[in-house]
Amino acid sequence: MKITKAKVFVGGPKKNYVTLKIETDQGVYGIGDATLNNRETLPAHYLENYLIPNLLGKDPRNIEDIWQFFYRGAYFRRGPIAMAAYGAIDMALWDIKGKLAGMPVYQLLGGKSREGAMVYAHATGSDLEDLMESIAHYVEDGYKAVRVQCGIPGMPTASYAVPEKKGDTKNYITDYSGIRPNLEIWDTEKYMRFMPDALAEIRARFGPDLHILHDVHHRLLPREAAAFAKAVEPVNLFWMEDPTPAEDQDALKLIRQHSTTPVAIGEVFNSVFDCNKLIENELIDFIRVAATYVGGITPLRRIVDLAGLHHVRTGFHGAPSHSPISMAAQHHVNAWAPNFGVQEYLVLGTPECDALFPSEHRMEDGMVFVSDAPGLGVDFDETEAARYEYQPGSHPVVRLQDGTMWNY
Ligand code: CS2
Ligand code: MG
Repeated sequence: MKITKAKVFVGGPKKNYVTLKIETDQGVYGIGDATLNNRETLPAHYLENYLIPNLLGKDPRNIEDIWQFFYRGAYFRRGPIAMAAYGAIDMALWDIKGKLAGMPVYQLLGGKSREGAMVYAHATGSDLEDLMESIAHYVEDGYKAVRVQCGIPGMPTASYAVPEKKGDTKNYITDYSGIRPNLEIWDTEKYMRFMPDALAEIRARFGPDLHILHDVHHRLLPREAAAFAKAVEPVNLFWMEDPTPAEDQDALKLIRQHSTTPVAIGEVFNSVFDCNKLIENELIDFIRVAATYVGGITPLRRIVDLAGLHHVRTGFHGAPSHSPISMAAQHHVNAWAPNFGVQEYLVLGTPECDALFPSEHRMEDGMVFVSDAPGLGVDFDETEAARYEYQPGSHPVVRLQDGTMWNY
């Protein structure tokens, strides 16, 4: 069996999805996601100019060898651009493998460990009352887990994932008006004074059963993060995410010394070597990697197994930054993983997105039920794809009030 063609598509409704389609001499094709938020053309270029020419002619059934060929063959290994490109190839080959076997990918991994996988939605508000309404909306929709992000009184601009004003619906992650970033101003003291009490009020309003998650988004210094984790301990968060920049992993030891608040880190990682020490030293409770960014299902499965040896559960990154194909791949790994925790699920389900990526995965009552279709259980409509083209966009950059660059 041979790979005969591979094509990259960049674009989509309100997102620059990077989609790879691999075709074979037996008519079976597979699709994969290489969407690297705000840098989408780079994995696309890497695929088109370096990887695809070496992919043609290979046997698509040799998933592991193809992954090792690209990973070891690069010499300068890892990094988000290369690993997202490998991720797309790997997902597409698992899709083909499933179609050849007539099985959904989760069966190839070892079958189901549960019927439904709990997901969490993104509640947000320009102030606490606005946020409470947003949380109530998702609870009424049946979600058991909700991430909460709130406007901070006195903060000079809106913070991460928070609207400027009530009812503002702009895309808070990426502004597609061009490649030059907007500016966000951050004030840790205002955040530290307000957020722990806000989380306590949310817990008081919604009771003990709601799983409450909060994303600190890399904003704190280790001591501040330890103090924050200690202050929110009575709230019993499901997790506190990215308290400090993920490169400094020793910072998490201080948090562990001062608090039992669960910690989730990993969405910016692109290799098991970014997180193996965190996992082996049990400094985290959830690993947040994403199928696209870690190079596909093949390495993702290894990370899940390592995490399982150390009581670390999965909490894979969600759709705001990568496509429904990556989410489909994660739905299969979630169904199999014995140490599944939760899946991030920013409901993108617009009719345009569903038309571009027809999918048989089902979301109901705050749970995802994985598709039983052979392969990944998601497709890609090239006619729909022709409606879209790349649209330059960027995250904000963050500065402190005195102008010092800070962490987005
Ligand atoms: C966020 C991400 O969902 C999350 O947990 O941290 O949406 C992040 O802001 C984006 O992926 C950045 O591109
Ligand atoms: Mg995050």
